Amino acid sequence: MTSKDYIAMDEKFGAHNYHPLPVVIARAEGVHVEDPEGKSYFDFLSAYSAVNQGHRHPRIINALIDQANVCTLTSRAFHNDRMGLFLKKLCEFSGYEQALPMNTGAEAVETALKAARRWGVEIKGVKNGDQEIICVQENFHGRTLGAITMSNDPDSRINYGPYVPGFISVPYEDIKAMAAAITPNTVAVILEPIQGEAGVCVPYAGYLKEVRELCTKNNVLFICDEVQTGFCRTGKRFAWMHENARPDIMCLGKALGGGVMPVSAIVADHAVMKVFTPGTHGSTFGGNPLASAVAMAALDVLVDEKLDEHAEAMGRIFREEIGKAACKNMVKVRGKGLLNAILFTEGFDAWQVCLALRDAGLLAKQTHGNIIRFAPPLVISEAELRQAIGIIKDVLARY
Ligand code: IF1
Repeated sequence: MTSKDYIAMDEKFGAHNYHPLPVVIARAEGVHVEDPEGKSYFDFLSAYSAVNQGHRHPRIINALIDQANVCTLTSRAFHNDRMGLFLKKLCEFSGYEQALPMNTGAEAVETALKAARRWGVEIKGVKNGDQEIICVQENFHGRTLGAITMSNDPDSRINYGPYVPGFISVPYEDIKAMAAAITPNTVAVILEPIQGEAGVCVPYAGYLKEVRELCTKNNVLFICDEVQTGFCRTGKRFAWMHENARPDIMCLGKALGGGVMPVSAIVADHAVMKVFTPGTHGSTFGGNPLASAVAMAALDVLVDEKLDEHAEAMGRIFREEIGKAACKNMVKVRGKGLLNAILFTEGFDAWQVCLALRDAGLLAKQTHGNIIRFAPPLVISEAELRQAIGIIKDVLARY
Protein backbone atom coordinates (compact mmCIF):
# COMPACT_ATOMS: atom_id res chain seq x y z
CA MET A 1 0.00 0.00 0.00
CA THR A 2 1.09 3.59 -0.70
CA SER A 3 0.65 6.74 1.38
CA LYS A 4 -2.33 7.61 -0.82
CA ASP A 5 -4.02 4.28 0.01
CA TYR A 6 -3.50 4.72 3.76
CA ILE A 7 -4.94 8.23 3.68
CA ALA A 8 -7.97 7.05 1.67
CA MET A 9 -8.61 4.29 4.22
CA ASP A 10 -8.48 6.76 7.13
CA GLU A 11 -10.98 8.96 5.31
CA LYS A 12 -13.34 6.09 4.54
CA PHE A 13 -13.34 4.22 7.85
CA GLY A 14 -12.35 6.91 10.34
CA ALA A 15 -14.49 9.67 11.83
CA HIS A 16 -13.51 12.99 10.29
CA ASN A 17 -12.54 14.67 13.56
CA TYR A 18 -9.07 15.60 12.24
CA HIS A 19 -7.55 17.28 9.21
CA PRO A 20 -3.99 15.93 9.22
CA LEU A 21 -1.14 17.07 7.03
CA PRO A 22 -1.11 14.67 4.08
CA VAL A 23 1.82 12.53 5.14
CA VAL A 24 1.88 8.97 6.46
CA ILE A 25 4.42 7.91 9.06
CA ALA A 26 5.43 4.28 9.02
CA ARG A 27 8.74 4.22 10.87
CA ALA A 28 10.44 6.45 13.42
CA GLU A 29 13.72 6.75 15.26
CA GLY A 30 15.11 9.61 17.34
CA VAL A 31 14.26 12.90 15.63
CA HIS A 32 13.35 11.32 12.30
CA VAL A 33 10.23 9.71 10.86
CA GLU A 34 9.83 7.92 7.56
CA ASP A 35 6.86 7.46 5.21
CA PRO A 36 5.92 4.15 3.49
CA GLU A 37 7.80 5.27 0.37
CA GLY A 38 11.01 5.60 2.40
CA LYS A 39 11.24 9.41 2.47
CA SER A 40 12.68 10.68 5.76
CA TYR A 41 11.56 13.77 7.67
CA PHE A 42 12.61 15.71 10.74
CA ASP A 43 9.77 15.46 13.26
CA PHE A 44 9.22 19.03 14.51
CA LEU A 45 5.94 18.27 16.25
CA SER A 46 6.99 15.33 18.49
CA ALA A 47 3.35 14.24 18.81
CA TYR A 48 2.59 17.59 20.44
CA SER A 49 5.52 17.15 22.86
CA ALA A 50 4.76 13.56 23.82
CA VAL A 51 8.01 12.39 22.22
CA ASN A 52 10.46 14.61 24.13
CA GLN A 53 12.87 11.68 24.59
CA GLY A 54 12.91 10.98 20.83
CA HIS A 55 11.16 8.21 18.96
CA ARG A 56 11.78 4.72 20.34
CA HIS A 57 14.46 5.69 22.82
CA PRO A 58 16.29 2.38 23.44
CA ARG A 59 16.09 2.63 27.24
CA ILE A 60 12.34 3.24 27.11
CA ILE A 61 11.71 0.48 24.57
CA ASN A 62 13.76 -1.94 26.66
CA ALA A 63 11.73 -1.06 29.74
CA LEU A 64 8.57 -1.68 27.73
CA ILE A 65 9.70 -5.06 26.46
CA ASP A 66 11.11 -6.22 29.78
CA GLN A 67 7.94 -5.30 31.65
CA ALA A 68 5.68 -6.74 28.91
CA ASN A 69 7.38 -10.06 29.51
CA VAL A 70 6.60 -9.96 33.23
CA CYS A 71 3.28 -8.28 34.06
CA THR A 72 1.23 -5.63 32.28
CA LEU A 73 -2.05 -4.93 34.05
CA THR A 74 -3.45 -5.59 37.51
CA SER A 75 -6.05 -2.82 38.04
CA ARG A 76 -6.01 -0.95 41.32
CA ALA A 77 -7.98 -3.72 43.03
CA PHE A 78 -4.53 -5.13 43.84
CA HIS A 79 -1.12 -3.58 44.38
CA ASN A 80 1.58 -4.08 41.77
CA ASP A 81 5.34 -3.97 42.24
CA ARG A 82 5.97 -1.07 39.79
CA MET A 83 3.51 1.72 40.60
CA GLY A 84 5.03 2.79 43.91
CA LEU A 85 8.51 2.98 42.42
CA PHE A 86 7.14 5.07 39.55
CA LEU A 87 5.23 7.47 41.81
CA LYS A 88 8.28 7.86 44.08
CA LYS A 89 10.41 8.75 41.06
CA LEU A 90 7.80 11.19 39.77
CA CYS A 91 7.54 12.87 43.17
CA GLU A 92 11.32 13.21 43.38
CA PHE A 93 11.51 14.54 39.83
CA SER A 94 8.78 17.11 40.39
CA GLY A 95 9.33 18.01 44.04
CA TYR A 96 5.85 17.07 45.26
CA GLU A 97 4.80 14.73 48.05
CA GLN A 98 2.24 12.56 46.25
CA ALA A 99 1.02 11.59 42.79
CA LEU A 100 -2.18 10.15 41.35
CA PRO A 101 -1.69 8.22 38.10
CA MET A 102 -4.14 8.32 35.18
CA ASN A 103 -3.68 7.77 31.43
CA THR A 104 -4.37 10.80 29.25
CA GLY A 105 -3.74 14.49 29.73
CA ALA A 106 -7.44 15.27 29.75
CA GLU A 107 -7.90 12.78 32.59
CA ALA A 108 -5.13 14.50 34.55
CA VAL A 109 -6.97 17.80 34.07
CA GLU A 110 -10.27 16.26 35.22
CA THR A 111 -8.49 14.79 38.23
CA ALA A 112 -7.13 18.21 39.17
CA LEU A 113 -10.57 19.82 38.79
CA LYS A 114 -12.15 17.13 40.95
CA ALA A 115 -9.39 17.50 43.57
CA ALA A 116 -9.96 21.25 43.67
CA ARG A 117 -13.75 20.95 44.00
CA ARG A 118 -13.43 18.46 46.85
CA TRP A 119 -10.71 20.51 48.52
CA GLY A 120 -13.03 23.51 48.27
CA VAL A 121 -15.71 21.77 50.28
CA GLU A 122 -13.64 19.73 52.70
CA ILE A 123 -10.78 22.13 53.45
CA LYS A 124 -11.91 25.60 52.42
CA GLY A 125 -15.50 25.19 53.55
CA VAL A 126 -17.38 26.05 50.35
CA LYS A 127 -20.86 24.52 50.08
CA ASN A 128 -20.93 21.55 47.67
CA GLY A 129 -22.35 22.73 44.36
CA ASP A 130 -21.13 26.29 44.81
CA GLN A 131 -17.46 25.68 43.90
CA GLU A 132 -16.07 28.00 41.22
CA ILE A 133 -12.93 27.48 39.12
CA ILE A 134 -11.27 30.28 37.16
CA CYS A 135 -9.79 29.46 33.77
CA VAL A 136 -8.20 31.70 31.14
CA GLN A 137 -9.22 32.40 27.56
CA GLU A 138 -7.55 30.64 24.62
CA ASN A 139 -6.73 27.68 26.88
CA PHE A 140 -6.45 24.09 25.75
CA HIS A 141 -6.97 21.46 28.43
CA GLY A 142 -8.23 18.49 26.39
CA ARG A 143 -11.47 17.13 24.99
CA THR A 144 -13.58 16.08 27.98
CA LEU A 145 -16.79 17.94 28.82
CA GLY A 146 -14.95 19.73 31.63
CA ALA A 147 -12.10 20.76 29.37
CA ILE A 148 -14.29 21.97 26.50
CA THR A 149 -16.45 23.90 28.95
CA MET A 150 -13.31 25.90 29.78
CA SER A 151 -12.46 26.39 26.09
CA ASN A 152 -13.55 29.38 24.06
CA ASP A 153 -12.53 27.80 20.74
CA PRO A 154 -15.76 27.33 18.75
CA ASP A 155 -14.49 24.17 17.00
CA SER A 156 -13.79 22.43 20.33
CA ARG A 157 -17.00 23.57 21.99
CA ILE A 158 -19.88 24.04 19.62
CA ASN A 159 -23.10 22.00 20.09
CA TYR A 160 -21.74 20.00 23.03
CA GLY A 161 -24.02 21.64 25.59
CA PRO A 162 -25.10 21.63 28.31
CA TYR A 163 -21.70 22.71 29.61
CA VAL A 164 -20.32 22.06 33.08
CA PRO A 165 -21.31 24.74 35.60
CA GLY A 166 -18.88 26.51 37.89
CA PHE A 167 -16.25 27.83 35.47
CA ILE A 168 -15.39 31.49 35.06
CA SER A 169 -13.15 32.52 32.19
CA VAL A 170 -10.89 35.58 32.28
CA PRO A 171 -8.44 36.94 29.68
CA TYR A 172 -4.92 35.44 29.78
CA GLU A 173 -2.26 37.76 31.23
CA ASP A 174 -4.92 39.92 32.88
CA ILE A 175 -4.21 39.67 36.59
CA LYS A 176 -6.74 42.41 37.44
CA ALA A 177 -9.56 40.50 35.74
CA MET A 178 -8.50 37.35 37.56
CA ALA A 179 -8.47 39.12 40.92
CA ALA A 180 -11.91 40.58 40.21
CA ALA A 181 -13.29 37.13 39.35
CA ILE A 182 -12.33 35.62 42.71
CA THR A 183 -15.23 35.10 45.15
CA PRO A 184 -15.47 33.26 48.47
CA ASN A 185 -16.54 30.20 46.41
CA THR A 186 -13.45 30.18 44.20
CA VAL A 187 -11.54 26.95 44.76
CA ALA A 188 -8.92 27.07 41.99
CA VAL A 189 -7.29 28.86 39.09
CA ILE A 190 -6.18 26.64 36.19
CA LEU A 191 -3.90 27.67 33.34
CA GLU A 192 -1.10 26.56 31.04
CA PRO A 193 2.14 28.34 32.01
CA ILE A 194 2.77 28.74 28.27
CA GLN A 195 -0.32 28.38 26.11
CA GLY A 196 0.44 25.70 23.53
CA GLU A 197 -2.51 25.44 21.19
CA ALA A 198 -3.08 29.19 21.41
CA GLY A 199 0.19 29.50 19.47
CA VAL A 200 2.94 29.14 22.07
CA CYS A 201 1.94 32.25 23.99
CA VAL A 202 4.59 33.03 26.60
CA PRO A 203 3.10 35.29 29.30
CA TYR A 204 4.88 38.50 30.36
CA ALA A 205 7.60 37.92 32.95
CA GLY A 206 6.08 37.94 36.42
CA TYR A 207 2.55 36.85 35.42
CA LEU A 208 2.79 33.34 36.86
CA LYS A 209 4.26 34.72 40.06
CA GLU A 210 1.36 37.19 40.31
CA VAL A 211 -1.15 34.37 39.81
CA ARG A 212 0.62 32.34 42.49
CA GLU A 213 0.48 35.24 44.96
CA LEU A 214 -3.17 35.98 44.16
CA CYS A 215 -4.07 32.35 44.83
CA THR A 216 -2.13 32.23 48.10
CA LYS A 217 -3.71 35.47 49.30
CA ASN A 218 -7.25 34.22 48.60
CA ASN A 219 -6.83 30.59 49.72
CA VAL A 220 -7.35 29.36 46.15
CA LEU A 221 -5.51 26.42 44.59
CA PHE A 222 -3.17 27.20 41.68
CA ILE A 223 -3.34 24.42 39.07
CA CYS A 224 -0.74 24.38 36.31
CA ASP A 225 -1.57 22.32 33.24
CA GLU A 226 1.94 21.18 32.30
CA VAL A 227 0.72 18.42 30.00
CA GLN A 228 2.43 20.04 27.01
CA THR A 229 5.02 22.29 28.67
CA GLY A 230 6.28 19.76 31.21
CA PHE A 231 9.20 17.35 31.23
CA CYS A 232 11.96 19.69 30.00
CA ARG A 233 10.16 20.94 26.88
CA THR A 234 10.61 24.63 27.74
CA GLY A 235 14.17 24.34 29.06
CA LYS A 236 13.19 23.59 32.67
CA ARG A 237 11.67 20.44 34.14
CA PHE A 238 8.39 22.37 34.32
CA ALA A 239 7.51 25.74 32.84
CA TRP A 240 6.42 27.28 36.16
CA MET A 241 10.06 26.96 37.25
CA HIS A 242 10.99 29.87 34.97
CA GLU A 243 9.30 32.09 37.59
CA ASN A 244 9.46 29.85 40.64
CA ALA A 245 5.64 30.04 40.77
CA ARG A 246 5.08 26.60 42.30
CA PRO A 247 1.50 25.44 41.73
CA ASP A 248 -0.54 23.45 44.26
CA ILE A 249 -1.41 20.87 41.60
CA MET A 250 0.34 20.02 38.34
CA CYS A 251 -1.40 18.17 35.51
CA LEU A 252 1.08 15.95 33.70
CA GLY A 253 0.86 13.72 30.63
CA LYS A 254 2.32 13.36 27.14
CA ALA A 255 6.11 12.91 27.58
CA LEU A 256 5.59 11.07 30.87
CA GLY A 257 4.81 8.11 28.63
CA GLY A 258 8.09 8.52 26.75
CA GLY A 259 6.31 8.55 23.39
CA VAL A 260 5.35 4.93 23.93
CA MET A 261 2.04 4.83 25.74
CA PRO A 262 -0.43 7.13 27.48
CA VAL A 263 0.67 7.90 31.03
CA SER A 264 -0.63 10.90 32.97
CA ALA A 265 -0.82 12.03 36.56
CA ILE A 266 -1.42 14.88 38.91
CA VAL A 267 1.12 15.71 41.58
CA ALA A 268 0.39 17.70 44.74
CA ASP A 269 1.33 17.77 48.39
CA HIS A 270 -0.51 15.67 50.95
CA ALA A 271 -2.52 18.70 52.16
CA VAL A 272 -4.39 18.61 48.83
CA MET A 273 -4.07 14.97 47.83
CA LYS A 274 -5.64 13.81 51.09
CA VAL A 275 -9.09 14.77 49.77
CA PHE A 276 -9.05 11.55 47.75
CA THR A 277 -10.26 8.58 49.77
CA PRO A 278 -11.07 5.03 48.58
CA GLY A 279 -13.69 5.03 45.84
CA THR A 280 -13.60 8.78 45.15
CA HIS A 281 -11.54 8.60 41.96
CA GLY A 282 -9.69 6.12 39.78
CA SER A 283 -9.05 4.42 36.47
CA THR A 284 -8.70 0.83 35.28
CA PHE A 285 -5.37 1.49 33.57
CA GLY A 286 -3.95 4.26 35.80
CA GLY A 287 -0.69 3.16 37.43
CA ASN A 288 -0.51 -0.12 35.56
CA PRO A 289 2.86 -1.90 35.72
CA LEU A 290 3.62 -1.51 32.02
CA ALA A 291 2.94 2.24 32.09
CA SER A 292 4.85 2.58 35.35
CA ALA A 293 7.93 0.85 33.93
CA VAL A 294 7.83 2.96 30.78
CA ALA A 295 7.34 6.21 32.72
CA MET A 296 10.28 5.44 35.02
CA ALA A 297 12.53 5.00 31.99
CA ALA A 298 11.08 8.15 30.42
CA LEU A 299 11.98 10.14 33.57
CA ASP A 300 15.46 8.59 33.77
CA VAL A 301 16.20 9.64 30.20
CA LEU A 302 15.18 13.26 30.92
CA VAL A 303 17.48 13.39 33.95
CA ASP A 304 20.46 11.39 32.68
CA GLU A 305 20.58 13.18 29.32
CA LYS A 306 20.04 16.59 30.99
CA LEU A 307 17.30 17.35 28.48
CA ASP A 308 16.22 20.50 30.35
CA GLU A 309 19.60 22.20 29.82
CA HIS A 310 19.86 20.84 26.30
CA ALA A 311 16.40 22.13 25.33
CA GLU A 312 17.32 25.54 26.72
CA ALA A 313 20.53 25.70 24.68
CA MET A 314 18.99 24.36 21.46
CA GLY A 315 16.00 26.71 21.82
CA ARG A 316 18.27 29.74 21.95
CA ILE A 317 19.97 28.68 18.71
CA PHE A 318 16.60 28.03 17.06
CA ARG A 319 15.10 31.43 17.89
CA GLU A 320 18.28 33.31 17.04
CA GLU A 321 18.73 31.62 13.66
CA ILE A 322 15.06 31.63 12.61
CA GLY A 323 14.84 35.28 13.64
CA LYS A 324 17.32 35.99 10.82
CA ALA A 325 15.23 34.20 8.15
CA ALA A 326 14.44 36.18 5.03
CA CYS A 327 10.64 35.92 5.09
CA LYS A 328 8.49 38.97 4.43
CA ASN A 329 5.44 37.47 6.12
CA MET A 330 7.15 36.44 9.32
CA VAL A 331 6.16 38.67 12.26
CA LYS A 332 8.23 36.99 14.95
CA VAL A 333 9.54 33.80 16.44
CA ARG A 334 8.65 33.16 20.08
CA GLY A 335 8.86 30.43 22.67
CA LYS A 336 10.96 28.94 25.44
CA GLY A 337 13.34 26.02 25.23
CA LEU A 338 12.25 23.80 22.34
CA LEU A 339 8.62 24.91 22.36
CA ASN A 340 8.63 27.63 19.72
CA ALA A 341 6.39 29.13 17.09
CA ILE A 342 6.67 31.40 14.10
CA LEU A 343 3.93 33.99 13.94
CA PHE A 344 3.06 35.14 10.39
CA THR A 345 1.05 38.16 9.28
CA GLU A 346 -2.72 38.07 9.85
CA GLY A 347 -4.47 36.12 7.11
CA PHE A 348 -1.28 34.35 5.97
CA ASP A 349 -1.90 30.68 5.12
CA ALA A 350 0.65 28.74 7.16
CA TRP A 351 -0.75 25.43 5.89
CA GLN A 352 1.03 26.12 2.58
CA VAL A 353 4.31 26.52 4.44
CA CYS A 354 3.72 23.24 6.28
CA LEU A 355 3.21 21.47 2.95
CA ALA A 356 6.41 23.02 1.57
CA LEU A 357 8.29 22.03 4.73
CA ARG A 358 6.99 18.49 4.32
CA ASP A 359 8.25 18.38 0.75
CA ALA A 360 11.62 19.67 1.99
CA GLY A 361 11.76 16.93 4.64
CA LEU A 362 10.48 18.50 7.86
CA LEU A 363 7.12 18.00 9.58
CA ALA A 364 5.46 20.79 11.54
CA LYS A 365 1.86 21.80 12.07
CA GLN A 366 0.16 25.17 11.91
CA THR A 367 -2.22 26.44 14.54
CA HIS A 368 -4.74 29.28 14.17
CA GLY A 369 -4.03 29.56 10.42
CA ASN A 370 -1.03 31.88 10.70
CA ILE A 371 1.18 30.25 13.36
CA ILE A 372 3.49 27.24 13.01
CA ARG A 373 4.67 25.41 16.10
CA PHE A 374 8.21 23.94 16.09
CA ALA A 375 8.85 21.36 18.80
CA PRO A 376 11.42 18.70 17.87
CA PRO A 377 12.31 15.86 20.22
CA LEU A 378 14.59 17.25 22.93
CA VAL A 379 17.32 14.76 22.04
CA ILE A 380 18.04 16.64 18.79
CA SER A 381 21.77 17.28 18.40
CA GLU A 382 23.13 20.70 17.51
CA ALA A 383 24.17 19.41 14.07
CA GLU A 384 20.69 18.02 13.43
CA LEU A 385 19.12 21.25 14.64
CA ARG A 386 21.29 23.36 12.33
CA GLN A 387 20.41 21.10 9.40
CA ALA A 388 16.70 21.47 10.20
CA ILE A 389 17.06 25.24 10.59
CA GLY A 390 18.60 25.27 7.08
CA ILE A 391 15.53 23.51 5.69
CA ILE A 392 13.15 25.90 7.48
CA LYS A 393 15.08 29.00 6.33
CA ASP A 394 15.13 27.78 2.71
CA VAL A 395 11.38 27.26 2.72
CA LEU A 396 10.66 30.54 4.53
CA ALA A 397 12.72 32.47 1.98
CA ARG A 398 10.14 31.49 -0.65
CA TYR A 399 7.34 33.25 1.30
C1 IF1 B 1 -5.48 16.50 20.06
C2 IF1 B 1 -3.79 20.78 20.61
C3 IF1 B 1 -1.60 20.57 21.54
C4 IF1 B 1 -2.70 19.89 26.21
C5 IF1 B 1 -2.78 20.49 27.46
C6 IF1 B 1 -4.21 18.79 28.24
C7 IF1 B 1 -4.18 18.13 27.02
C8 IF1 B 1 -3.43 18.70 25.99
C9 IF1 B 1 -2.02 21.74 27.75
C10 IF1 B 1 -4.97 16.87 26.83
C11 IF1 B 1 -3.41 18.05 24.69
C12 IF1 B 1 -3.01 17.82 22.43
C13 IF1 B 1 -4.29 17.11 22.15
C14 IF1 B 1 -4.17 16.73 20.71
C15 IF1 B 1 -3.42 17.84 20.09
C16 IF1 B 1 -2.68 18.48 21.17
C17 IF1 B 1 -2.68 19.95 21.15
F1 IF1 B 1 -3.42 21.24 19.44
F2 IF1 B 1 -4.93 20.16 20.48
F3 IF1 B 1 -3.98 21.82 21.42
F4 IF1 B 1 -0.62 19.90 22.01
F5 IF1 B 1 -1.44 21.82 21.46
N1 IF1 B 1 -3.53 19.93 28.43
N2 IF1 B 1 -2.97 18.55 23.63
O1 IF1 B 1 -1.97 20.45 25.23
O2 IF1 B 1 -4.15 15.76 26.73
O3 IF1 B 1 -5.97 14.08 26.68
O4 IF1 B 1 -4.81 14.65 24.56
O5 IF1 B 1 -3.62 13.38 26.36
O6 IF1 B 1 -5.44 16.03 18.93
O7 IF1 B 1 -6.51 16.79 20.66
P1 IF1 B 1 -4.67 14.38 26.04
